[in-house]
Amino acid sequence: MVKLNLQLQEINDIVAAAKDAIFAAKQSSILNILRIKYFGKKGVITYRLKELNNISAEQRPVIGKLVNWAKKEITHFIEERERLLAECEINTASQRETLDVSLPGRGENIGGLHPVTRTLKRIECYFQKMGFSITEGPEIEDGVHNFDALNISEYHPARAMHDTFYFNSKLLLRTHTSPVQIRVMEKKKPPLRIITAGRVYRRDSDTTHTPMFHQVEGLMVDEHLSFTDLKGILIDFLKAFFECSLGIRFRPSYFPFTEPSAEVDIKCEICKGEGCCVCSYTGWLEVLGCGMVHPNIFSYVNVDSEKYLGLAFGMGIERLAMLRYGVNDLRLFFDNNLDFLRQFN
Ligand code: 2U9
Repeated sequence: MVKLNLQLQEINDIVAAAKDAIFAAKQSSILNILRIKYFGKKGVITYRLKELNNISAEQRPVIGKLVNWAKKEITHFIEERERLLAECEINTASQRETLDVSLPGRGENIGGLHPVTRTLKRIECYFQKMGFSITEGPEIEDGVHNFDALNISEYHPARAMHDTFYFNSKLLLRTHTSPVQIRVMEKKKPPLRIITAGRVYRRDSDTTHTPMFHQVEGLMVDEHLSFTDLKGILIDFLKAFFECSLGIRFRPSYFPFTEPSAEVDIKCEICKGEGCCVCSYTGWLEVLGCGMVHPNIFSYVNVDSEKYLGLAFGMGIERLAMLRYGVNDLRLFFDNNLDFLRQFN
């Protein structure tokens, strides 16, 4: 009986000591060591469980019950401590990673439209308000739409002027956006009022030319149109585009696709028409070309040139953007220098 009481006391002491050690553990690695101490191969509780075989049948149920109780208690203490330690770890981690909402923000870099795109959109938007619709077409064209249909025959000097990138004997990179208008007229009957904008390609590269540039072209086909309508449309456009009243002049010119043809100049704002290096000492800056659609083009697309007249105009976007924003080097538009581009945001 004395021996039994002693054993019971010992097990109670083991549980009490285990409780103290487990709740004193500050890390889960210490808990693992304690788990091995009590439940490992040579662990304190494991030993007591094995010893049950060596005690009398009379005492076995009492001591067995107590050892199993001890096992349950210690397991429960370990689990409870594990839960507490995990909670503590989360709390300290969240304290360490607190957000200082009073810190100033990093600032946002909001992107902006490229000055060429801004200029293009501005022109498109103006003509849309004037009742023109925007049309698009392929950048890879055939010689028929890029040249033949536009009254530029195979031996026409203008073919040489449009130094062309060819893929093969049939396909090329369009040298102007005019083939888009041909494609529209092949499908739609007049009256027409269209604007085409996009990239065009020419084998040309120096300080004032790039192999790819952007054009906007306009075409209006209707009965009773005149060169005066063309002049009115373009003068109003240039005043709206440059947002001031400008000196504007129409100078006779030649294009294979228009007859009569003209180039349009604005008075040089730098020298007020006196002549300076920007305007090559002429006092004027060329901004676009225009004219009345050549009857040969109408016969190509089966439009009755006795009934209908067409007015057309074309402009280079980079050139207009340079004049509007005072940019003196064309290459700046293609360098992708962020310090330059951010000025337009
Ligand atoms: C059709 C009929 C006529 C479009 C026109 C110009 C004059 C012109 C240049 C301006 C600078 C090209 O980018 S640039 O080098 N363009 O001067 N373009 S008339 O005439 C057309 C177009 C389509 C069916």
